[in-house]
This record gives sequence, C-alpha cells and structure tokens, in this order.
Amino acid sequence: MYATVTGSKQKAIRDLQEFGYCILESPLSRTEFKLLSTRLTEVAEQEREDGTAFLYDGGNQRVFSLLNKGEEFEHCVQEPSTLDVMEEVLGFNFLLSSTHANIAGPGGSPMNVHADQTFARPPWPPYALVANSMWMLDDFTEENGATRVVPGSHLLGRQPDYDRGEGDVETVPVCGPAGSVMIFDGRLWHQTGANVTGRARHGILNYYCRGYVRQQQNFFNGLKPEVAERSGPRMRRLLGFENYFSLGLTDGLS
Ligand SMILES: O=C(O)CCC(=O)C(=O)O
Repeated sequence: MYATVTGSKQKAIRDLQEFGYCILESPLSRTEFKLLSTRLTEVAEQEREDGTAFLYDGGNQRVFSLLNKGEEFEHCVQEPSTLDVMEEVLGFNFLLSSTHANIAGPGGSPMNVHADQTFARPPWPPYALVANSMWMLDDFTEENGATRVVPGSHLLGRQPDYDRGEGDVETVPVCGPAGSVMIFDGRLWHQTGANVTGRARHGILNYYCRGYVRQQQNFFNGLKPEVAERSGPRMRRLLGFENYFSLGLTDGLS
C-alpha cells in the first residue's frame, strides 16, 4: 500500500517522506471546485477553437500561464492547506514556479517517466529543489490516465537512466476523487498515464520551487499587470516580489 487520500497534514508529510508524494482531500468547497473546473474547461475549449491550443502525444492538451486566464487560478495557487504542506518540502519563502493544466485526452499516450528537477545537474542534494501539485479536476483513475509514479524513487536522487532501461520501470497510478490534490517531491519519477476512456482527464499543475531556484515562468515578464496589481502579500511572495534573505532585493533593500 502506498500513499492514500488524507485530511491529515501529519500523514501527508509521512507519505511524502516515504513515497515521495501524498494525496490531500479536496480543500475546496463545491462552489469553488465548480468555478475552477468550469473555467479550465472554457479556456481549453477556447484555445482549441481559436487554434492556439498546445496539443501533443496524440490527444493531450497543455494550457499554459493559467494566472493570466482567470482569477479562479489565482485562488488555486494560494490555497492555504496545500501551501502548508509545500512549505514542509521546500522550506521558508518558496516560490510559485509555474501553473498550467495538463489534459489527458482520449487516446493520449503516456509521457516518458521523469523527475521534475531536470534543470539541476547531478549530483542532486538530498532534498527536493522543486515540488509539484496535481489538482485532480476529474476523478483520477487508472483508465483515464491518472498520473503514474514510482513510489520511493525520490530517494534515488537522480533522473531515470534511459540507457539502462529505466524508462520502462513499473509505475503505479495515483487515483483520487475529483478535487483531491497530489503533492509530489521534485525528485519523484512520474508520468502522465494513457487515457483509454472516451472522456478527458483534467488536471492543474501548480509547480513550486525553493526561494533560491529560478522559476519556470518569468512572471516579471509574462504576467498581466492587473494580476500583479491585485495580488496580496501571499501572492506577491509566491511570484517573487519579496526577497529571500539577500536574494531578490530591490536597490539593495529588502
Ligand atoms: O499530467 C500528468 O499526469 C503528469 C504531468 C507531468 O508529469 C508533467 O507535466 O511533468
């Protein structure tokens, strides 16, 4: 038995330490969930209609830069109980690295097995530099392409070695009811599963990094000004507007 859906922060942290991931019970009300899910579906449909959609792997779709695409996504990246667990993995004043959606469509193929800290050359330190969260906007099942993981692989502290056949390592699906949030260590080997159903599996990936790691998205360049303007202290900190010790200073001042 690996990680299971939990409402307990202590169990979540134990699962993260042992297996490299945990699954939190839905932190959203039904109304909040509906708003988030509806907005993602609308944006994804719109991008397919207007020809700007990023389609890949035979049926899958990425929707990038969600913060520019609806206030619902601003609430999601700041959800307190997920940030609370994230802080256990990434430490004080961690940052939002990026937020985008991955929709595993019918017929979509599995992604290659990988860990999310590809940018870091080996040897990796014995802790995560980044961590991801997968917001399940549909029930995640083995059939509809639930994210698959190699439990415990975060402790290997390296990427799979494809030359030694580790790209074909056995993975297990991480299933949970719609609304659940899987949080996973940046060193965990994982992949999108294959969706063999007739309906899309929607997930939002809110990806975070330590306060001294470069963010995946350049928010100072790409974020709509109105999003930065309406952001409160927590959001400003996540975006990188606050300093991290002597990093990120403005004119030599914190
Ligand atoms: O969509 C998923 O289930 C996982 C996506 C993923 O592995 C990634 O974007 O790195």
